[in-house]
Amino acid sequence: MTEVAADPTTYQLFIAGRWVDGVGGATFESVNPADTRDVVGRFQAGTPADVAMAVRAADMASPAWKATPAPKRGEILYRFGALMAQHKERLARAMTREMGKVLAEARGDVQEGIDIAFLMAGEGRRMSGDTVPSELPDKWAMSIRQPLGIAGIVTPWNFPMAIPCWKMMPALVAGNTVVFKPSSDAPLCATLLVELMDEAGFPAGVVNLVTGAGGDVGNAIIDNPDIRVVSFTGSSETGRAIGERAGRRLKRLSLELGGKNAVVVLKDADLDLATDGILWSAFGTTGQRCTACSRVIVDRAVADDLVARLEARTRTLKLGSGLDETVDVGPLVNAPAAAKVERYVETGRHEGELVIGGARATGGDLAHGHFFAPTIFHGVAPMATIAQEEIFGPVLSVIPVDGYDEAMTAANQVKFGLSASVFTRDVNTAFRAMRDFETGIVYINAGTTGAETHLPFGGWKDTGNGHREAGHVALDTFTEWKAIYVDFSGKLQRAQIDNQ
Ligand code: UN1
Repeated sequence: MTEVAADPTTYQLFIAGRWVDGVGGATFESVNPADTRDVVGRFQAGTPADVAMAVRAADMASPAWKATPAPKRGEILYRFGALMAQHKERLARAMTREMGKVLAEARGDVQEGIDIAFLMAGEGRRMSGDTVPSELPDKWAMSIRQPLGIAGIVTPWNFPMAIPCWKMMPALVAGNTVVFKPSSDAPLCATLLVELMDEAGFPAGVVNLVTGAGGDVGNAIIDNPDIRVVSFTGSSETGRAIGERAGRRLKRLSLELGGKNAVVVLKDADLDLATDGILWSAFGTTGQRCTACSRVIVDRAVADDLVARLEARTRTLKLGSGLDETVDVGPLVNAPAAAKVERYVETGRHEGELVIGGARATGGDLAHGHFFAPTIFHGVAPMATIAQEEIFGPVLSVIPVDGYDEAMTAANQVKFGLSASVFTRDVNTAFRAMRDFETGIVYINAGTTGAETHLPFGGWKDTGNGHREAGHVALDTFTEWKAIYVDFSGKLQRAQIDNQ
């Protein structure tokens, strides 16, 4: 079933265009969550000294990279996107083996990386600012974007290729150099990406990879005064801690954190379509997406009908290694993730009626992986713990309500605000929902996942700190604005002064 290597490869850090061992000499293992006997590779446990070297390399590469015309930087991004496309299958298989998502989804993850590489390559020829009239005659006014310098990129394991690309592509095309610290649950994915970045022709020092623990490598990145911007995706808890640390240094910080995303099903909804949308967004990626649906807020009139459909379809989902193309739901990423899901499910037993699932799945081939049966609770109150906190696993709470207003109140009554969806056939209701959801992403008659890379990605409230990834607005995180006034009148003109 799995491709068990007798002697796993030891991978290195990438600093100043060379693959090197970490100075500390320690390594850690990345294992296959579908079968933990399968060691995917050994990786350098980076230290603050490695980060310091990576920052020096990024700093030395910075002047030449900044001076490279943005369209030329974009050409390297195009080459990188093309290489990802050429190696898509190999990358996807490595991803499934390392972090568990099923192959079809792993291919989608690689595709998101390709999409953002091509989108941002095009930004090399736009990188738009404004050209506007001046208040004064014979004067020109415009604004341009310039790079910040060095960007620290700290990424999670759940989209181990897409998210690093969402962050690195805009950072690089804008002229920043990068120090990249991936999750310790997906260091192989990061290594494969950086190998292709090297092959694509990013000059030495423009991209540097330091694997290792958040407490060592991540904190060293955030504390380093030469890193001007940090982009982080991960848990709210870690995001808050990073925010405090970065705030002390007035460092620009883009945080992409948790979600508690709702699908609202109104009584005029197409229930078959709603069932499809809910299942895909609740149990796809084993519920381990920031955008995953973990709440279904349904009109009481159709609640039992919907739950019966969800239960019947959930029963048919096949668990297993994502490398098996017939599998629907892969494992959770690691043992602490499985233990966390188990704790929430225990809480859920007191907060709703268990419809299906509720336990780890350990039979047969699943014995050596972190599998958890897709779980549904019915009759959950909007403020119940399992309806409020991010579980990051295959656990769905069904919350019955009466009508649109109650549904919308429940949908917005959480601290997060990433994505939301409504199923309705009434166009007026659909438009009200587009206006009323307090989320950064809204879907009509679709699940809560599947954001495309050319629109802004991010959330309201505790989901982040106001930045957006993807879309052309991603450049805002990685550039400084410069406003430029050119006076060609030949005399002193004073803005805002009466009686010139
Ligand atoms: C995430 O879970 O952090 O919209 C990213 C989606 C994907 C990206 C999810 N395109 O579900």
